[in-house]
Amino acid sequence: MTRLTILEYPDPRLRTVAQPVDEVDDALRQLIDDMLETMYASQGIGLAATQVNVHKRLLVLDVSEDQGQPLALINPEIVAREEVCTTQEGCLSVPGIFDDVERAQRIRVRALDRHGEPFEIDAEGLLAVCIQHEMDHLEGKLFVDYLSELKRQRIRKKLEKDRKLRGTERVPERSGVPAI
Ligand code: GNR
Ligand code: NI
Repeated sequence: MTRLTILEYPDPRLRTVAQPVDEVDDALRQLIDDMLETMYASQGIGLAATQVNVHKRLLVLDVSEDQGQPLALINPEIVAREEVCTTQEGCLSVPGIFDDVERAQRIRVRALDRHGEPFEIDAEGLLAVCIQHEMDHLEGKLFVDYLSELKRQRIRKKLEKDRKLRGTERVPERSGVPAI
């Protein structure tokens, strides 16, 4: 198992639109397990492949109390939506920021499971919100996009400042050449 690096706003790679998964194989199952490990280690309830810089239509989640109900959705599609709710959302790619977002309260989702078998689930409340949040990631969309431009600008500046203070400005794709 490998813990993956989570991209953080305003990293432009978070804006990539993910491609459908064409084969559910062992490599994809390994990715699912690595994403679950990364999600649990980060105390998240969901993670989209986009956030770990893999641009495939895949997401994992676990909204259970004891974090013992992992779920993986491959090529998810929302086939029905009912009612609207407002939830205070957060995002592992936008650390420390929380704000209200309106989404469908209940959804029906069709997806493939980790064996490539199609299934459908009815989701409501936090599970429904989380699936919609993760599916937005696959479209290159973040919850801060629902906020005002002013709020987004403040968030961007705060995160850039936080990142400088942490001194963890990440260099994308080091080629293994030692830095001099
Ligand atoms: O951990 C997470 N919590 C959360 C809370 C409310 C609404 C959505 C979420 S998803 C988030 C993890 C994450 O960033 N997934 O992309
Ligand atoms: Ni997120």
